[in-house]
Amino acid sequence: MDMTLRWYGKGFDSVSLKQIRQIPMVKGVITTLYDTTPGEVWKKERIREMKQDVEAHGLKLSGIESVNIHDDIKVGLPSRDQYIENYIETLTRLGEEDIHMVCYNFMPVFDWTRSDLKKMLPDGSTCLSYDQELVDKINVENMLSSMEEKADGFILPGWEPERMARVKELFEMYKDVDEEKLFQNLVYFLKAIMPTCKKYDIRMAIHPDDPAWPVFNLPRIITGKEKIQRMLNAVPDMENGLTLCTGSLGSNPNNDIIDMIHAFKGRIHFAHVRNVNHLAPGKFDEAPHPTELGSLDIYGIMKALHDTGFDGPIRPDHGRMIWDEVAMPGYGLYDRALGARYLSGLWEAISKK
Ligand SMILES: [Mn+2]
Repeated sequence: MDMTLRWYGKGFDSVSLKQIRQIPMVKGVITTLYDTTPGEVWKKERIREMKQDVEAHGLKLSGIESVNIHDDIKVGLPSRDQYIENYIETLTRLGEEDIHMVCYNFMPVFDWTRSDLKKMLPDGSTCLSYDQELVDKINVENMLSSMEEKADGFILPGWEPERMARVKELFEMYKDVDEEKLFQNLVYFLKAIMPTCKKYDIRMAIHPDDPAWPVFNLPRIITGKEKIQRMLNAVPDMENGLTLCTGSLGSNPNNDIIDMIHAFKGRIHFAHVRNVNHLAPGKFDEAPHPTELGSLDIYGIMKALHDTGFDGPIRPDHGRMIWDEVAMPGYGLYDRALGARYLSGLWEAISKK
């Protein structure tokens, strides 16, 4: 287990590498070249620079989140082969820089979705929240402005304005893409990149869909045990793996995360651990990390990761905004630092049993 924090890079993140380095037990960061666009080949010099910057601060670059997938790959257009070639070239360059874990998602049009980025909790902190009833009332074309409103000027990952300006066009692109087609397009992509992943020992970790059900009638294929198992079986190479995001999978109370950790042993390459509070069907708040404060058994999750020999990077996923911090929603320093301390403490206790 390699405790890390996500970092968006200089100029994008309000949190500094110096601050991250001072969180006890956090040894690495998960980062990305945030200003690249899906489909482009990452420049060698920029990858090297990013890595050197992280290492100069006494931290390890533990993996990339994310190298985003071009829509033509997800839709399955003839142009996908060129974009897959580009992706392979980026993976090669990451491998040459000794980077071995890449997180990505395969969600059409929208990445994660929330109905509120600043829901006030009784203690005065704010959290990200989701309410299907509210989302159903939002016109998709206004979705960006409703997200931007409470983002405090930060660019949200997966919600880049230039992408959202094309939202109508994107919906049009995906109109004939059903769940099966999306799944087959994912398999096509994975089979194409596996030889490179093997050559450089790069573990691909697909992020579950968030929330774990279809939103705006768009297909979702990484939502629960059966679908994830199907994806892992379709491309059985161990390099084809999963990001176990407890908050995304845990948005659906029917998902048994501890059972999934055991079922996917050896194929979980990255873990995002956070808690959620189930309020009603289709309605949840993101909660502080401790088990007692949400609906998920975080102790049980950490124990299952420990007992199945999980050895990849882990990070406390989103935190609340506390102590008047102003940061990218979900990605402030303070609550995530508390989360890292809690998770490290659990791990120590579990390891000594
Ligand atoms: Mn996550």
